[in-house]
Order: sequence, then C-alpha cells, then structure tokens
Amino acid sequence: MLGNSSSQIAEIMKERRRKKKKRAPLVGSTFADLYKLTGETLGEGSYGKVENCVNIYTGIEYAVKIIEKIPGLFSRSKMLKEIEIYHLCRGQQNIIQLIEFFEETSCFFLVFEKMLGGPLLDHIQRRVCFTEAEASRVIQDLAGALSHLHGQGIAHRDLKPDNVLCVNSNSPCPVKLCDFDLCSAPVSIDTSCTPTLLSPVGSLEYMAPEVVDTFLIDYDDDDDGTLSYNKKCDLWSLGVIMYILLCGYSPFAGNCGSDCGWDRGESCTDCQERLFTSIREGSLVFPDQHWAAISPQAKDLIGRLLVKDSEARLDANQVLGHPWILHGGNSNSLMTPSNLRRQTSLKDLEDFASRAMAVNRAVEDEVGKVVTASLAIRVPLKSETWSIDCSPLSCSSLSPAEQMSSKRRRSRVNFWDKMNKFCSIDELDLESDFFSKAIT
Ligand code: F4J
Repeated sequence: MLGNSSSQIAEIMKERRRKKKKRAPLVGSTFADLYKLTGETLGEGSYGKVENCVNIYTGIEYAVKIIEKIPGLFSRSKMLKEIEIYHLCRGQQNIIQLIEFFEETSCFFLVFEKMLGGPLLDHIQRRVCFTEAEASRVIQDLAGALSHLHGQGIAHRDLKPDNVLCVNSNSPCPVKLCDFDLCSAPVSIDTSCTPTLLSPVGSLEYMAPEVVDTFLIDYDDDDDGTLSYNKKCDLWSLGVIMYILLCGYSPFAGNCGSDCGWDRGESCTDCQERLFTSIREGSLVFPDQHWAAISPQAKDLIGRLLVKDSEARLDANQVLGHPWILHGGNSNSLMTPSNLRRQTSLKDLEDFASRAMAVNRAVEDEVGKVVTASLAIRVPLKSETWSIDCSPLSCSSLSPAEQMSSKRRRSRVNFWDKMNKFCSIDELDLESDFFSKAIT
C-alpha cells in the first residue's frame, strides 16, 4: 500500500498532536518546566539540599541537588568540576548517575537518579538482619567505585557513610557513591594558596586542609605523589566504613572513663587526647563482644586498610582481589543494626567517622607527606565556633577571635558540634534495645 486513507491520516495527525503536547520542550527549558518538586527533602548539607522531584512528562522520580549561587560561597568553577566528575563517571554502576543539570539565575539544579534505599547506615539500622556477605558486597561496590575514580585521576577524600546510598529499598546492596561536593562551605579555600605545611605546635594543635577540603581532581602527572597519597586516604576511609559496617561503632574512640561530660558535648582534654592518640596510633581493636563471630578474612582486610603507613595500605584493586571480597563474607547475622540503633544519633556517628578520617589525614600529613594547598587549622576549644580561613600561612597562628574578624573568605563550622556526639563501644548501651524500630 502506497498511502494511508484520509481517516488513517487524520488519526495519525491526531496522535502526533497528542504526542507533541506531551513532549518536553527541547530548548530553553528550566528545571521547573520539566520537573516538579514533591516537597520531600532527601538530604541537606553545606552545599545546599537534595530534594525529591518528579519528571512532569514521564512521572519518573529523581533526586535534585539545588545549589544556590550565594556570593562569596558559591564557586561556579567548582560546580562545573563537580559536573565534570559525574560526566567522567557515567555508566559506572557504583557511582550515582547525573541525569542532567540546569544553570539558572540564582541556582544550579543537578538531577540524579533516585536511590530508593537512601543512605547506607539509615538503611542498615532499620533491618533485622545484616550479614557479613552483604557487608562484603557493599565494600566490593565501594572499592569498584574507588577503582574507577582513582583510574580517572580523581581522589574522593571525603568518603563517609552518608555519601553511600542504597539502590533498593529492600536490600542494603548494591550501593552507589554520591556527593562529589566541591561546592560545600569551605569553598573559600583557594587551592592557589602556597602549599606549605606548618609544623604543629603541640601534638595536634594544627590540622591540615583536608579537614575541610572535599574532593581533589588532580589531572597532573602525579609527579609529587600527591594523587597516590590522596587515593590512599580513600582506602583508609573505606577501612573505617568497613569496620562500622561489621559492628555498628567506630574503630577509634577516646573516653577517659570519668563522668566528664565529653559524651554530652562538654570539654575534656583527657578524652580529646585519648581520641587523637587512638587515631594517631591506629591502635585497632576488635572487641570479642562483637567481633568473635566475624571471619578472620574480614579482620585481615580491615587490618590492611587501617594501616597508618599509606604506602603499605592496599589500593582499590587489591581490595577487589582480597579473599573476603572474592569469596564474600559468611551469612552470619551481624550486630550492626542493633548497635547502630543504640547510637544516640546516627548522623553524629557519620560525622564522627569523617572527622576521625580528617584527623588521621592531618596526622599523616604531619609526618611529612606531600600536601597541596596546606592550611593550618588549630583544633578549637569545645565551646568555640571555628573559622577556617584561607589566609596567608602566617595568619594561621591567629587566635580564634582574630581569625573570626578576618575579612578574608571563610566559612564557619562548629567543630565540636560535629566531633563530640558519637558513640564508641564504651558508650553503647549494650544491655537494652528498647528503641528497636526494625521494619524488615
Ligand atoms: O551530589 C550529591 N551531593 C549530595 C547528594 C545526595 C548528592 C547526590 C545525591 C544525594 N542523595 C540522594 N540521591 C538520590 N536518591 C538520595 N538520598 C536519598 N535517596 C536519594
């Protein structure tokens, strides 16, 4: 048949008009032309927030990261770098996929695929059963993501549980890594600052810039070893996550044992020193109470990740070849979900994990590793709100008050708000679990 009957043509035209009406405009669209916010906030951080949204034309749900262009805080070049990283990671199954982005007058909108299971630790604490085999799969996924990033010349440097999202609502694995957040508060740090490391006055009085810096894209040839050093920081972080996954508490803790108020957020020099010493010494323990049933292979892998000497630490590909990853863990139920539920605040554990990693990196830097764009940051007194300032290095010895009044670009973080409220094994209420809210 050469042609269609007129009624057929009329039908086709009608169908085309109908389809046309539904088709999304191709040019000049804004975020709001294509997506509708549902009002559910999925996450909030110094970068802005992540909201749930729906594509108006397909009805498919997404997560949108909204970053306001706040003068002095927002950096367009960092925003574009973040987008570029996502572009370099397209198709990688364990890194969240950026679907599209919009630059508008006052905001950037980054539309991501939706992860139905939400943040990893939130997911695990809701479960009745979480096994070594599942933990092994999570670590395999993360090592795969790191292997890809490192292969692209990108070091994450802020790997922490809240940047790990579960794809499905009914299983903790697979997981995907998110948050290539170059735009968060410490954006004021200018990497063109002179890269010199001040020696600390006192054991841990100064910390390196990694504490506040987030990601590093190092497209250089890595002549100075900076990239390989930063890659190894990611592997240390992976070790911390693995430890937390297997028991539900952090590997490093400090507690003087008296009722000093430390766990209520008050100041205790003794606790502070113990914590820092514990991190610095890397004194890793596997208390029998929660670790007796955990396989020797799992402990072996943690022991090869939480090594102080970053050169001796495994790299991402070696993790992928480790027996605990290759053969998977056993199917024994872990105590992680109930231990996580006993934490006063899961968020605080996550924050602690990232702070602990930062301190570890600072300590490593102290012993002479290569650091880019070093800034000295004095560990604040517990009551102080801290200012991180990208001033010339001479300014780093300013008192907190002087730093506060500095006119230079800066951002504030209440260090102790984040640092203190975590639970160590000593602080867990191990006798009771009244607050169980398991749903699976
Ligand atoms: O780039 C990001 N920075 C934070 C962040 C959170 C980023 C991407 C995605 C984030 N969160 C989520 N993304 C997709 N689905 C979700 N949180 C809960 N479900 C999610």
